[in-house]
Amino acid sequence: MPEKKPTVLIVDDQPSNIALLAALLKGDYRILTATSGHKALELAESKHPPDLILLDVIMPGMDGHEVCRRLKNQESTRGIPVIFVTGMNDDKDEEHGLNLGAADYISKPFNPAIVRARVRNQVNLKLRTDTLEQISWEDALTGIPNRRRFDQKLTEEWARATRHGQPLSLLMIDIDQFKPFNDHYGHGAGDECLRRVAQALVRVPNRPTDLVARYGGEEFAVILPDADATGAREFALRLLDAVRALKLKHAYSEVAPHVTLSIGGATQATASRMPDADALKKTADDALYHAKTSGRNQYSA
Ligand code: GH3
Ligand code: MG
Ligand code: MG
Ligand code: MG
Repeated sequence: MPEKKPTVLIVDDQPSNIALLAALLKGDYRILTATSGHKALELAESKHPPDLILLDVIMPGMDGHEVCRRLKNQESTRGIPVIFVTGMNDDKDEEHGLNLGAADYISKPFNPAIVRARVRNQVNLKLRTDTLEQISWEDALTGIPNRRRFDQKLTEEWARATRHGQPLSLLMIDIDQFKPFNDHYGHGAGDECLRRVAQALVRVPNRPTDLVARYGGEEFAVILPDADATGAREFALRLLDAVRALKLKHAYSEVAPHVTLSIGGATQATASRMPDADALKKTADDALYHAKTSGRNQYSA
């Protein structure tokens, strides 16, 4: 199967310059183009951002330096390498561009082979960084977001919710009677069960801002920004149903003949006024404990 080509965004106010670079790179890359700084930012912030930006410096309206500054000031675009391609080729300009966070600097008129080589090096580095970043967020067994990602997201969403006075809900999920499952069916089957449960959980339709993660062992956690207690309950009940519907045989469960979950929920709202994210987590854990002691296979909040 052919590999998907990396994407390069070429930004220049002169279409003839864009055409020159595009001709040089289109064999190896998918090419996006922009003739203004604003259009460049829009493409960089889109759902399918480029893997590299070739950026002209002198442009009417927003110049390349300003575009670079904005890209580097924004979490979602910071990781996209920028190479300035410019006719301003004294050392001071180059230093300025690199200090703004540009990965490299190419002076016009350029040598085509060198442009290709510099672009290739930066794109390769970017793709490697993306892979490492993905690995650092991913749970190795199930492929869903891991504890590290969960902790980071909870910190972010707590700050956002308190800043905007919006609710924030958290669900803690624990597979019922998983020890006997492992003991009778074996650790390999236990792992497969965790994978199936994880996939079922992430497939329950959610909002792009929600996060379903493996918290550890046979525990999962869900962050629901802007969801109140009612929304959290509805989502939790759908999760319970999704895993019940898998009908994963569990002859040694005291709850049901198949794998089930218990879920505890907590909501930070203006009325509840919890001091911090740890308190929210503690409340959800207490609710989970309540779900367990009330017979399992249920939601408690
Ligand atoms: P409860 O209904 O109270 O939650 O009972 P439980 O048996 O699920 O609770 P317990 O915490 O005693 O058991 C958790 C089990 O999960 C024990 C451990 O062997 C298993 N487990 C944790 N992580 C993994 C894993 O990565 N793979 C497998 N196969 N099993 C795991
Ligand atoms: Mg220009
Ligand atoms: Mg447990
Ligand atoms: Mg358990």
